[in-house]
Amino acid sequence: MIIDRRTLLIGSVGSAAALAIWPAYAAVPPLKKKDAYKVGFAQTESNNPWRLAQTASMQDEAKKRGCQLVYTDAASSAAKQVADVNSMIAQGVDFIFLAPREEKPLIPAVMAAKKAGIPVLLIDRSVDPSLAKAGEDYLAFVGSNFIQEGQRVAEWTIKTTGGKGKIIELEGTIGASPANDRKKGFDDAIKAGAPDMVILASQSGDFARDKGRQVAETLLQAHSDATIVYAHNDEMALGAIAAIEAAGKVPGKDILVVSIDGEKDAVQAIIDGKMGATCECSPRFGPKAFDIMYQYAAGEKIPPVIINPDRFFDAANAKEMLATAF
Ligand code: GYE
Repeated sequence: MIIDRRTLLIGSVGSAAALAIWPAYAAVPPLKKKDAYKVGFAQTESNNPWRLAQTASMQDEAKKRGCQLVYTDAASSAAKQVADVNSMIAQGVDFIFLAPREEKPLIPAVMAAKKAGIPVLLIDRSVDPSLAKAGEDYLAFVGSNFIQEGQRVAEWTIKTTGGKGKIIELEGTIGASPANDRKKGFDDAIKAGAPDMVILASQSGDFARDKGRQVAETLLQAHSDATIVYAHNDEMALGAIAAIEAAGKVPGKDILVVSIDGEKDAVQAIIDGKMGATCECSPRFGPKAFDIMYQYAAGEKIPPVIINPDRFFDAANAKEMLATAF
């Protein structure tokens, strides 16, 4: 089994050198019981409100628990994030919280921490399950059900439009688990539930506002018949709203915009009638992530996948929810 996964990894990322550092044992390393830990948090980037809210939540919780936090920002580079984790290992952290930017390139980081005897908790994004196993190579994944998020947005869109419309899809970062799953959840639900709807084009805007705006601009030009934009996160949706307006169209009237995250600017855009709906994906991981670490040290059994509940915002509740959005 492990050999299969190693072989797979060589095939998929081509890093034979990574093999040498891989452990040959099966279990997640144990964590000694202590009052306070030195913990690492390997963040993927800091270019949007979601990431800033997540970092603040982790920092606040570390402080509350008296833990020392070694924080790194991979600045949108999977390679830097692997180096960041290696540096945490060298600094002798007790535990690592990792938000893996992409599913495959972060496997060597997960395996290096395991080899060094440091348990890893994946927060918000996951890694390729055929290359590393929750409860075996790393402690667990905690985050949203991204397939379900895509499904919920699709179902809302079908209901609101009566199952008619031409869709432009703005995908998240290529190879990131929320991008893969939000696409699958949405596309499958549209296919199954709305035979009259069509996805005209689907392209990555890297989960970023300006990239989303640029990609939307190009796609709106190529597909002037589009009536719906589905973005894998709010930042790209807000970029798309700017592109729609620049094209002389009215968001919310000519083109329905739907997305995922539930950030304040998006909830405000719903109130303003520029956006239809957004499925929440909470970035407030701190309390739960630290709870899981302490529970693990106390010998409790940790489920391999821990799903965060998501709320859903549209015109019916946006005003009352605004204050609770990040
Ligand atoms: O939706 C997005 C962020 O990984 C779930 O990443 C997270 C996503 C979130 O950059 O805004």
